[in-house]
Amino acid sequence: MKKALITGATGQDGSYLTEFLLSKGYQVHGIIRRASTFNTGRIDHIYVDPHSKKAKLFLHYGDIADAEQINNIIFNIKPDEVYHLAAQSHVRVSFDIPEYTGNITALGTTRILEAIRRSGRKIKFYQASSSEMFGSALPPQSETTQFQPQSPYACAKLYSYWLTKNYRDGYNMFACNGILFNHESPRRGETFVSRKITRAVASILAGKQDKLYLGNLNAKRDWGFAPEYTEIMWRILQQDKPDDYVTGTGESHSVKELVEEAFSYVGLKWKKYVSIDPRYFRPTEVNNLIADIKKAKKVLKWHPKVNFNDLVKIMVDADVRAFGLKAIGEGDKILEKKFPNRWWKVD
Ligand code: NAP
Ligand code: G4F
Repeated sequence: MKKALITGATGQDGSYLTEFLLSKGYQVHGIIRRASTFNTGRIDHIYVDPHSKKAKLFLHYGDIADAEQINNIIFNIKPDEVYHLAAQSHVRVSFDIPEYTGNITALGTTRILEAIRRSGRKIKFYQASSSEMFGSALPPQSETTQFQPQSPYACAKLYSYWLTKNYRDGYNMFACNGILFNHESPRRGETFVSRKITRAVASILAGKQDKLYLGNLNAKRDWGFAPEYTEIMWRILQQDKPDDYVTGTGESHSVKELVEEAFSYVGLKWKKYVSIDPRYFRPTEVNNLIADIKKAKKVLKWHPKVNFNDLVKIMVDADVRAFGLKAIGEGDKILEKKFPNRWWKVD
């Protein structure tokens, strides 16, 4: 049985990846942070008491700021594969806490790579790199596009990107970057724009909210569906040689289009509810991201199935249900049709 270690197992991607690897027969170890409230909501449905013989998922307290504990975990578990997803992952917040973002999102990767190197074991490593690293580089962006980062978060991710390449070249490690474009789902954190919008739509329908404050409506992103993107992390580590891959849908849409699509899906007029609050503007913005996924299609045989309109419907349906209302249901039908053998729990 292969063993995988996931940092950030409680996050959006970590939770899907955990489900995916369990479905592939892996023993999965996740690092979680100690918090005064429960932070395991996204993985509670797959957790089995470790005393049970059926247990295949094991959680370990740790923090990516704590090299000693990272070393201990890697030394004790001896994983075959490490998926490094833990990060301060919010771009806007990285302008407020740039030093912390550097410590976690950049130096955290040094701590993991060093622990793997010092273990002396052949451990495959996946780094959660980001399309945010392309910044103001003109679209479409591919593996060969020059990076022009526009935030402390993007600079921190770029550090980790280069360190991953450096450990691959310098120490002959199987270390890879997945340069993933924005991917969303019903498990997306509530302050990222997609989820903020779909949740607000549901909350307005439920009569609990009458205003939605947003920032820049003109920014464009290449938005895909998170479960499909976590599967590609695994594929990247199953190749014969370590390499870096861009993953996205190849389509981009503005925040305004996302707003229009989400409100109109449930029959609401968005202009009645949406206002602009400059608090959500960023000192430097990334205007347009579009993935060039030729390499992933050719080498990894990867084709995304969920498009922008599908994604919005899937997310609005889930949020409407979470507010105790009956969903329109088109999103559910898309999931049934496109993923008859899906390995994740539909939220
Ligand atoms: P997310 O939902 O914000 O999850 C981040 C995870 O990191 C959470 O489990 C969080 O723990 C954990 N974490 C944060 N700080 C930590 C620390 N100091 N020590 C240990 N764990 C810590 O992010 P995501 O959307 O799943 O993204 C996963 C990774 O891919 C991130 O590195 C992100 O930057 C990158 N990425 C994401 C996208 C995207 O569109 N989603 C695109 C490209 C790259 P808590 O649950 O306790 O907060
Ligand atoms: O949803 P966002 O916060 O995602 P952003 O900044 O693109 O970052 C996400 O994707 C990256 C991949 O490219 C990841 F690496 C990163 O970890 C994260 O998952 O913002 C998307 C766009 C931005 O242009 C922002 O200015 O939406 C715009 N926006 C407009 N109003 C807003 C809002 N963003 C947020 N979060 N909140 C708003 O009210």
